[in-house]
Amino acid sequence: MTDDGIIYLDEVDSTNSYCMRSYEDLSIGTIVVADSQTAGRGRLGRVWHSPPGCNLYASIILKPPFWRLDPALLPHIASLAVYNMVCDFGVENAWIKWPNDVYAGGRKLAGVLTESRIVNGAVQAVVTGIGINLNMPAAALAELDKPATSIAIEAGRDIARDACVKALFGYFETYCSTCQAHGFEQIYPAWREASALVGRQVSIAGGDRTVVGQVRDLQNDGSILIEEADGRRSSVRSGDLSLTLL
Ligand code: BT5
Repeated sequence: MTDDGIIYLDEVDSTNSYCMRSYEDLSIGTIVVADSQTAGRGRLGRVWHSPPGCNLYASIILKPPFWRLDPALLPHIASLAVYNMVCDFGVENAWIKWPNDVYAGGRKLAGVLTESRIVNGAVQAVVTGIGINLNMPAAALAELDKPATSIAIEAGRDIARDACVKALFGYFETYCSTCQAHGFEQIYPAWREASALVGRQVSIAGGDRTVVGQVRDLQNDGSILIEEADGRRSSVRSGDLSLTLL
């Protein structure tokens, strides 16, 4: 079923996988929404729990030319869109956990997975997938391996998925247009503010080493600046990295 460039599916393996497979047939900006995913994915092959009838699972496809939009910034753009949407729907303690999560207090509310379809070394499409817990029951949340929450629990009311989809991608598309025209710098202050990490002690694992230290800043290229105990400063670009608050 299609409505305003949105494809609604009852069940799919993964909305990201759907877009990655069908990239040639999907026009720029197509959004794929599923009621449930049988193989919802996080980063590095981790599972994204995607039961039916309670959450938002959606992906949007972008294709070249990206102009001034660096695809590496899409997780940050998407996180800011999620952050603003969940605030609008009544979550009061939301924050962006660099590089790709949105939390409410100490519990995970949403995650972003950006993947590129590359053919013969050229990027053909970039897919940004977003999973947000809307009305997932507390008992189901308690079964996850890490603390998690839903907008309904945080806001104290049931949440209509399709209104969330419209609000979420409204923000996402506005931010993409802004970044295309003026660069990420235009939305950077809002993203930095929502990230709420400056001054916190963190450990960032991934790549060839783990960086432990205090967050000195989030920078306008999407990277995080860490000061280690010996005073050394490292600028870490996002990617498949995990940040832990210490
Ligand atoms: C993410 O990965 O947080 C990215 C999640 C992206 C999901 C969307 S849904 C639409 C689209 N289609 C897909 O197949 N994926 C995208 P990561 O940072 O690797 O976090 C994964 C971890 O989050 C898991 O290992 C669990 O600890 C936790 N987790 C899994 N399901 C969760 C849920 N529903 N709510 C909160 N936490 C969850």
